[in-house]
Amino acid sequence: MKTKHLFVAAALLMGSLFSAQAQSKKEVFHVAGNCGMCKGRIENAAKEAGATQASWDADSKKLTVSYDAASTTVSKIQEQVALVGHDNAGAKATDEAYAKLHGCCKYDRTAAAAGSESCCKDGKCKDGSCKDTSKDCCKNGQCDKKSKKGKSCCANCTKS
Ligand SMILES: [Cu+2]
Repeated sequence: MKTKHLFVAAALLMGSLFSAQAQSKKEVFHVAGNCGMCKGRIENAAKEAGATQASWDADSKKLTVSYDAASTTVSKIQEQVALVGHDNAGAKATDEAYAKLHGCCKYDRTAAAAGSESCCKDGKCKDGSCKDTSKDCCKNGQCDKKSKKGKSCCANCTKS
């Protein structure tokens, strides 16, 4: 009798785990920002892009998002966060969007760049920033043409 109850409980638990894992994804990535205003703006942008949950930490500059993989992607969320002015691991804000930020929200863009390594400058790889040119956008010292302008196309590029 006890065994049967355990079996039923285990089956129910597994069932709920599977349905939760089926679509829901969680991701953590770097988003530049300063204050509580930034937090609200970043989290709202993420939710606008389809995130079911979004939480940005001002100290670590990390945004944790949960989303339904059937309705949005991390890239979409990152593009939306950049659209409201915040550079992040997957997308860079335009100068116009950055300029619109409140004075206290104007984060240091050079420090932000350290969080999301960008080895591309004006369509060319910055000297010494890309050692492994085989698995990123940098081909022969030039950025892949498919890479969006202003976006860090060398997201997976690591200094070695
Ligand atoms: Cu702010």
